[in-house]
Amino acid sequence: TAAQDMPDMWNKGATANAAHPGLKWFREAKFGLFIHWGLYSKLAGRWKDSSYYGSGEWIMYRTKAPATEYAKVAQTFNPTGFDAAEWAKTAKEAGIKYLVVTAKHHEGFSMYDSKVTDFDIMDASPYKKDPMKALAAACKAQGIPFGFYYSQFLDWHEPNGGGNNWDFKNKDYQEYYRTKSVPQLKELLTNYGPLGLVWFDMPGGLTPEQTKLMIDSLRVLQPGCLFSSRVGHDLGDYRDFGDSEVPPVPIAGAWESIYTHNDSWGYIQHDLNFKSPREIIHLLSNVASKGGNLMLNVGPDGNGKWPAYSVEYLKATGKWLQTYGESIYGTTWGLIPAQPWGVTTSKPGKLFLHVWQMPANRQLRVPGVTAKVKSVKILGSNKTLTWKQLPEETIVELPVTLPDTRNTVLLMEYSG
Ligand code: JFZ
Repeated sequence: TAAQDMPDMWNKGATANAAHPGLKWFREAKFGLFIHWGLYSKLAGRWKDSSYYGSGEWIMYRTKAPATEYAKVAQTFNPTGFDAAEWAKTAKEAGIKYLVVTAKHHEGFSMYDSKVTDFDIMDASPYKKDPMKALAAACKAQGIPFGFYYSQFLDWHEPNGGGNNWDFKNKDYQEYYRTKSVPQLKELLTNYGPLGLVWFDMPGGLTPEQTKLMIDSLRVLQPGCLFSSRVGHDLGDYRDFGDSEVPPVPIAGAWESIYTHNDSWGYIQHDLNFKSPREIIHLLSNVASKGGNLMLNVGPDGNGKWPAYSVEYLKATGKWLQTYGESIYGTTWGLIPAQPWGVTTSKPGKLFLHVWQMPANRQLRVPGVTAKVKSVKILGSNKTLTWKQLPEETIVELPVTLPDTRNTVLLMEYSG
């Protein structure tokens, strides 16, 4: 399916800046890690005597907590269990190729050493260290491109920030951008080495012209840094789909689907609905089969520890990638649509068949390959398979058992 045949909703907002140098690593990366971490992580889905489910990072908004009261959470926010090297090492083991962490979410609390405000981890909490400095360094040591999520408009702590209408009225958004967002973005783009990307979120309060001026003033600081599409007004370098969306058909250009590991971005203690390794592997291969990246979110707790299931399941995914990574990293979308047995990804001369589901008769039907098939083998083993190429389809004979019942990938090489 060509991009221009697609329904409008998938076509809108093509990337403004397809020539951006950062898009090379981004497009090859395929698997990113999103980390939502802030004061809400310590609240863990609870406020006073009530429990909340889903989007734990929105708890201040859902409870309409007064800004002064919510800010007190910072006084006991002391994530002594945080270990940047461990985060980066786990990401590496998981096969992650870029990492994006919340520098400031909508709650307004800066998780880094900011001179722009006292409502940051340096000044308002007992921790007295900059976890983002450590994390940037740890990612660099592991060779993982590092990026910041930054909520540029919504800020429920600030009288002029977007979103908090229960404490504050008559806002001056321009003032907010001038005195907080822009200076903070400049700090982030100056003090943490080369960034892979800045992940903006939820634009608002600026005209397209004003947004363009802001973006231009930031781009000069790090021309190599990508800006996500939620900077607004089609000024981003790659596309992000809405939360937990995979397009139904291949999409040209650089893009990313974002998913949470459980049902929340920010840590919620009573949410144990984690996606299994099988689900993550299917998600990753499905997104790759449409030509995009998967950025999977983990929500560390208020002490800086990842949920045990996230560590375990991500490492299991990494183990799968050690065998089958060739069928994910650096690939483009599959040349044929999704099949009853699974999906495909491709490289020049190579079609990767992701077998999620063994056909009952062990005959894998691959329609639409017109080039001459040269070989079919199971990735990660020396096992070659026999096949029969017919005009309409190629039929591959599968062995009685496949090495990985979640997703065994076959490599089909063809010429012409
Ligand atoms: C935003 C945040 O509000 C949320 O807390 C989280 O950080 C998430 C990654 O991003 O939520 C959005 C923003 C945009 C869409 C959906 C959720 N969207 O465009 O569909």
